[in-house]
Amino acid sequence: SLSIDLIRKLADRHPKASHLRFQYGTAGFRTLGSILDSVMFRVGVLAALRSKRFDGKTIGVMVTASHNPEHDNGVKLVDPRGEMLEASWENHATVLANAPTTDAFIECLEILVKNLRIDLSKPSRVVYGRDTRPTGAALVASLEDGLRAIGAEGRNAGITTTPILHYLVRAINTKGTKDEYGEDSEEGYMKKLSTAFKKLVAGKPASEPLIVDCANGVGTQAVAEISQYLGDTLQLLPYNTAASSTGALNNACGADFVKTTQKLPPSLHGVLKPGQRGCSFDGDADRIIYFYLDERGHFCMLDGDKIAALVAAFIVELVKSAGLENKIKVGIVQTAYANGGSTKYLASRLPVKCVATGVKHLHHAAEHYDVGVYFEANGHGTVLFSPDTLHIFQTHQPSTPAQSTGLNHLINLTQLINQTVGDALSDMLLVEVVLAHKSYSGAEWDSLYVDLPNRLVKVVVPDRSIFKTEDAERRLVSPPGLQSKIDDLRRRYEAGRAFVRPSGTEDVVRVYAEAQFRPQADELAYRVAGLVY
Ligand code: NG1
Ligand code: ZN
Repeated sequence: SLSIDLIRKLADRHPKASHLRFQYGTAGFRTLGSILDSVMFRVGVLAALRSKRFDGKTIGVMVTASHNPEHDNGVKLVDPRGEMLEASWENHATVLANAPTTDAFIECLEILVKNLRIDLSKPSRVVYGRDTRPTGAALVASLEDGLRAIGAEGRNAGITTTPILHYLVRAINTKGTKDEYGEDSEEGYMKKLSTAFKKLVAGKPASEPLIVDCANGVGTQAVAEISQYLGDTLQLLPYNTAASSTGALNNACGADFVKTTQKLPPSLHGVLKPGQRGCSFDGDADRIIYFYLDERGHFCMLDGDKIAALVAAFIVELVKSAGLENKIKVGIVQTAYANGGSTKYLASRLPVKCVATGVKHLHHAAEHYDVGVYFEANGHGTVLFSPDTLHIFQTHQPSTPAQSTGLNHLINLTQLINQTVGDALSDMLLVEVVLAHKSYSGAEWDSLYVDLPNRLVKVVVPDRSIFKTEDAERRLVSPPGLQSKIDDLRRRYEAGRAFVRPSGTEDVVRVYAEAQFRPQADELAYRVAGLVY
């Protein structure tokens, strides 16, 4: 049974402030780092119980607020296969986090244990890590108290990237099985990715050095480590590496800055030369955006949609060259924020599905394809290979040397790609493989299709809960009448598209608009925002 005295003693050290209300949202719990102490303790307890629920399989906990400002922090749970927490437990997390007192918390726990039929005699194992935020260390200590309260075995993965933590969870839980994912250490991760990368680029001329904007975050250390393993197969030039300087994290740099401002980080002015490629990670290294300067020195961005197009086309070619085009179908998953140019390009070649914002929606939809390529426009994404597809790769007998080469490349891609979650490091290597194979420059990659000019604006409203959507968040059903006004506006613009949805991570409503020409996209966005306001 639960050791109530121990739980009470430890819970009393992490009391919930009465005026706060927490919500496990699309990005877990996320708010000011200074107010998360009680949440961390309770998440520790919940993670420990979830592990028992899975017969002692390891559950992951990642302490990060990703691309948010440095003073924010957050926490997410990772399920045994390295995936995001199952939706029903998001509610349990929210309920536990909001219990007003220690007694109420213990009562909630007892109800949970009973309703979910958790066998408390089972072992409990949790692996946890954090990004470089200054509030991280204290929050991890609170989390550890939560694990102690349930008697869970904790493994501290230290300061690491979100995708490495996901990798570790999957690697630990598949150790010694036929689905072994890799060695369960950061070193194992680096070895797995770099080995696959080297095989994939063997014989190709080395590409130009790549500038990597590390967002002054945890990507800094991951980039330094992978460089050791890559040797001279790919030269990385890291920038924005001040991971321990106060105030630097995500500040005027990183993937979110580049995507939302559609600008080069000021720190790279004069560094990035015309024709050269660069990329930006976000604060926890699960998102990546590429860019280059054209010959006139203009900044050009290659976002998640461009990555999806590049990667999907490459995989389709390999499947064909391996002689598997009748057995394996590649599909794409996007959200409403995908550029209309990308959707048009992709949908004329492959099945494309649009789902609601949030990685878990994309991930689950991608699981329905043999090979599912999913990317959010903001640079979070990966590629999933179904179990049947992996089996075909293992058993297919190629009948020509070309088929054999194609098949080997596909197998190496399954090793290079972090299939648990979007991963800036793995996605970067994937992009570099494709560019090396196609001998593409940034401009050639960019010319696959033309992005429609677009604008994303935030609108602060008194109550964002009145905004309800349908059709993968592309249309409003409430407030009544608003959607038809948006439609009336949108029709007046060439290639006009606009939609409104409440943010799942901030207290704002987001307005997105695109049109054939820049001034029209901006005008449409501001006029729709005017309707919402
Ligand atoms: P919200 O705040 O619900 O729009 C944002 C991003 C998502 C996703 C989540 C989780 C945009 C427009 N939205 O969601 O794509 O990444 O954060 O971090 O970029
Ligand atoms: Zn992130």
